[in-house]
Amino acid sequence: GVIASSVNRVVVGLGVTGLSCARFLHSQGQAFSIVDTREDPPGLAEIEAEMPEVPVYVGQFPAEILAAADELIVSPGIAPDDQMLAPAIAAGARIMGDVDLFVAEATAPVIGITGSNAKSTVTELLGAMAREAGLDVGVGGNLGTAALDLLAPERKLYVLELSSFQLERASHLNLAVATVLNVSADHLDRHGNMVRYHQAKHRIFQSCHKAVVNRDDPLTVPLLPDAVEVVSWRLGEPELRGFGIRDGQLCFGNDVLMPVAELGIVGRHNQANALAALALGSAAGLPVSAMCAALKAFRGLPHRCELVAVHNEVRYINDSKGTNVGATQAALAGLGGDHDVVLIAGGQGKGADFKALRALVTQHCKRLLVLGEDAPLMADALAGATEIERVESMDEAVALAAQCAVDGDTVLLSPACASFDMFSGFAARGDAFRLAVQALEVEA
Ligand code: UMA
Ligand code: ADP
Repeated sequence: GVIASSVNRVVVGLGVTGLSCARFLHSQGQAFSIVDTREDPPGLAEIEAEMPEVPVYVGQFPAEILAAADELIVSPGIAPDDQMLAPAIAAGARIMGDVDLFVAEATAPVIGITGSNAKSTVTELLGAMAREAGLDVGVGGNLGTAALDLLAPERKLYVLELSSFQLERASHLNLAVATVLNVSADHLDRHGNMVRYHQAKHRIFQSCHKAVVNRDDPLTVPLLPDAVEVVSWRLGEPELRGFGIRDGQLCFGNDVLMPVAELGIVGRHNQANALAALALGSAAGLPVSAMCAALKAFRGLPHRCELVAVHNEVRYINDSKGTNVGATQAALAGLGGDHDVVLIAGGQGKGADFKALRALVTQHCKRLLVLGEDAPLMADALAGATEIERVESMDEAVALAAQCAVDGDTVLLSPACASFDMFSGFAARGDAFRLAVQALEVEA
């Protein structure tokens, strides 16, 4: 039951995060209320069933609810400058996120992973390494299971994927190990500019005990006190005390760990991901043998450069999770040959500059099929780089791609955009691609 409390606490935004916060506060016997601007937000039925006594305000709610609050626990989906928060901020309310609640409660070490790309892959890979080492590990965060839903007394380690949306309002997280994997433009519609996006990501390092840095990307290197141990990696020759690749082998300094060829995931960007996971695992004290076993067994996640079919000697690759320009660059560089890619791209560009794709599109693409809300922007930015055609649906895109691809070509869905203009998310978009490819096979 709810006990009286002097703090007026409000959970702002339901959904996966708000529900996890409500369940946590409720289990602690804390009093709170919930607001959401949506009429029927996800999670509402669960709240009504599990904690009917908790006040919930949906749709249009009185402004006093927030103005009178001392503490707001705000969903990552709500920007810090959202008008709805302004009266509470003006009145001096404390603003926090679910990750702040989580780190205050977790008793096992927490590893936090952010970056523009590869967060989910490295988070799952590190989780697999920890399981291989026999640890009870909680793996989640932005990648699906909310952090607070992972809490359990028997955990020995937590691995969290953290988004810039979560980090921009997090305070000192005191993480055992923190990393920014890479930084390239994303979410500029929310953060306004690259400096603010970079700053949001680097909040992950506040009071961290160890940091992992990517020596190939200076934007991943934090300014930290000398006492903080730094473990580094790079795609080339390793530093004396860092992870890297020499003569086709993953190495730590002079120590050879395992052949690149034995990795279960392919492509150059995935070699970087393997090195990042090794550096994180070693900072967390995982044994090398367990880490290498996991690297051999891990086959990658669906919707990330996933081979869905080979049809008429053409590879069909679903990279629906390629939701920004940097991801699509990695996919083209990793999978493309000489003008042998039919690229399907477009959606919501989030303010990105698609011109950054021009060099790789020119080098690798025989055709670009543009889809969705920002298709015209993309077509303009890349005009002349290759033959460009506008399509209206995923089915049309795949059918047309199949017509222009020949033996040895690759049809690649890597949109460089968010999917919400046409789909419920990247997974639904990837599923639509897969179904359209399967339909080709049936027709044949
Ligand atoms: N919203 C309102 N009114 C409200 C509250 C929310 O309109 O009062 C809208 C906002 O426009 C918001 C949207 O609802 O953008 C989504 O919020 P949500 O309730 O669906 O959020 P959650 O279900 O809590 O999901 C969040 C993360 N979503 C976002 O950061 C937008 C999920 O990441 C994450 O998996 C989940 O918490 C668990 O940690 C998704 C994501 O797209 C996958 N993340 C971005 C990314 O990866 O690029 C950062
Ligand atoms: P995130 O969780 O950060 O979105 P994912 O692991 O889901 O990252 O991968 C998203 C996309 O990023 C992939 O589909 C791929 O196109 C691209 N990608 C994967 N690894 C890298 C990397 N090391 N550098 C740049 N892009 C990458």
